[in-house]
Amino acid sequence: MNEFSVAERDNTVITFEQHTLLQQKRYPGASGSFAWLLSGLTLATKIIQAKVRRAGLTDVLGEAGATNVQGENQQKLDVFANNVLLHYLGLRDSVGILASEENEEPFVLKQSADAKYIVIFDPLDGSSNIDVNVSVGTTFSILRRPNDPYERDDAVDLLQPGYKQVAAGYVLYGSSTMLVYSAGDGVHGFTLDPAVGAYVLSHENIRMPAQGKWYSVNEAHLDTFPAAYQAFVGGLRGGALGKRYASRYIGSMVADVHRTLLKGGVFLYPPTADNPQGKLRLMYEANPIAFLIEQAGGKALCGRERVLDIRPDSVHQRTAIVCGGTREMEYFERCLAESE
Ligand code: P6P
Repeated sequence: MNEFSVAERDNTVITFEQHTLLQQKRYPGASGSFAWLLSGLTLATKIIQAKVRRAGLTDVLGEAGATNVQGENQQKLDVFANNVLLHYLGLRDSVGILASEENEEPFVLKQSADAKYIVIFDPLDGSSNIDVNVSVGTTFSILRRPNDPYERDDAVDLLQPGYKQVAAGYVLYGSSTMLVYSAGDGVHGFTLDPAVGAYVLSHENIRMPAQGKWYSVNEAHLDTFPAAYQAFVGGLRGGALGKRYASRYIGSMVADVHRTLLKGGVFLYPPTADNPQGKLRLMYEANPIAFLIEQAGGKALCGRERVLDIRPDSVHQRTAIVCGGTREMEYFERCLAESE
């Protein structure tokens, strides 16, 4: 009988499904409904990425605006992505409410006792960049609602502050497709291996560097930022933290945040003349991002307030955000204090 030596297992891959099942073992009473929900989410993003990867071919293949072999009209990618997520998450018994950046109103799907999760998502953030082949992403936030249907109030259950998230993350459709996820026990990155069609653990326990070398902001709006934000960006440029920062801005939030998470530095979308409340959406952009950044050791603020503490009034409300490593965020708070 051959001995199966441990050494042979060094290169064993861990898929996202295995990761979530291993996490689930820590909760003996877990029913598996959360892992089942996540499998619907990952399946949807695999379908989306297959379409995103072929976006440039729509004209070549004559699909744009035409009908495909089933006689279906070719859909815009963000509408396609939205429909795929609504469909596959809607099929999961444990999903009670879905809310999307693409839909004005949320969908209350089921009131069964199992339907205890709420998923709020932006199906394809940055989709305007697809035409020029820039990375785009799906962002998602998962909340719980009372197990007892009689204790539920759908509007209240939906509008929970970000610190109540049970999990959050994004899928970045970039040079590779990567799922970055946290369920409150650190941040982990899973890269889609097209050969096996699985998200494989590639970045275990991502930790943000305490200080980076890049700031990431749309400087076209700089003169309309509040004074503290202008002083903050000017200080980073001018060497206030011991070195002159360079600028990196892709204009696709998931890509800019992903670089900040892995390499450090700061990403910000301040209040501007065009968007005095900030441009990014709280529930399905800022909250998932802030959850990940904090889980990775960084900080995410809206002015002096922690993003995750903001009490939402509406599912599509906007917020300003500054998120980054501890050194940059300490400096930002100093700029706020000095501007008062
Ligand atoms: P601006 C993309 O449209 C988006 O919603 C985010 O992905 C991105 O960070 C932001 O808007 C870019 O906005 O005003 O810099 O073009």
